[in-house]
Amino acid sequence: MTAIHAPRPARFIAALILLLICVLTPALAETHPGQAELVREVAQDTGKSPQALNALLDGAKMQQSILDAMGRPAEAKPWSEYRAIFLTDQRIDDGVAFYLAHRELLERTGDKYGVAPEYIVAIIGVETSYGRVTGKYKVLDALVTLGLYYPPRAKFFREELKTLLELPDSQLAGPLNTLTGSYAGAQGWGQFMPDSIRDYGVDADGDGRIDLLNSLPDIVASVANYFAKHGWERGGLVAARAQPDAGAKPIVVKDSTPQWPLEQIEAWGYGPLQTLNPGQPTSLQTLQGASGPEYWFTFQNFYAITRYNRSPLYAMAVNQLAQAIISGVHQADGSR
Ligand SMILES: [Ca+2]
Repeated sequence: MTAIHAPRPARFIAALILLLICVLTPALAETHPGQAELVREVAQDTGKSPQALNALLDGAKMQQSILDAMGRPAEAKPWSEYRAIFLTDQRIDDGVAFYLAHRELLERTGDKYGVAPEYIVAIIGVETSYGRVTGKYKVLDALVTLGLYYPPRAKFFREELKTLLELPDSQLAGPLNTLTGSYAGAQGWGQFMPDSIRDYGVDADGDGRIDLLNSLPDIVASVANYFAKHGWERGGLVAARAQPDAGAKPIVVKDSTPQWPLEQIEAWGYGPLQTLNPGQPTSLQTLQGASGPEYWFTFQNFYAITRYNRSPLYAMAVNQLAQAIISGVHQADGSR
């Protein structure tokens, strides 16, 4: 008996193994788990070449440091500590300087979208210190890591990865595999996720490209448009301090949807410190301040900020930074 003349069962098994290898090879050849299916979906939706998509994904790396960063969000801190991170003198002064330097653009864009310009500045200030810290992670690495290697949020991030791969070149600040951003894959001065670039990005300077990294008109208009599309009310309040009575009813809210008329929350024992419209739709936030709980009436525009980031701490930081900036701008106007 020789190897060349193997008995029939052995030849059958060899053929079966060969067949299995052929069937399984595409899956085994994936650089990342789920890559083949993702490429199939993107190619089907956009007509982009599977070879080009695979080349992009083959070049992406799973980054352990991104998985580690997901475990320590700033939003887990109490308000007093969170506030101290974002409401620094430096960030306020830089925001005033930024406002004054780009005032015409900011006020014209704010007026067009019905959004107070100091809130556009505050978003850019909180997200990236006015464009200085836009993130050092490769966006593709970040979204591959979180979309394909992070089960707790894989559904969300895989969708963002798919959207990134589907964005036309005219909505990218540069070649896709060179883009950098946060560990969560957010890009540009306003830290837009791919679905936000697609849905709310604006080409305001008219060069045919949405460039949220290099075009200030595009950046400012995109943030304003994001707020406008999420229900920002022109001239509306964001939040106002509330003072609880001794017997105030504890209120727990699942989000900051303004779900009661203000007078209802007053009837539960929370008084305003300024004159407010009693019929105005309102919610109530309790934040852990340095010297005990702080109570805040919050309105539709506060809710609109939470569409940018769900945390009420985030929305309050943006609110207070915006207020500090516009106050500094008015001071600068007064001292001229
Ligand atoms: Ca543009």
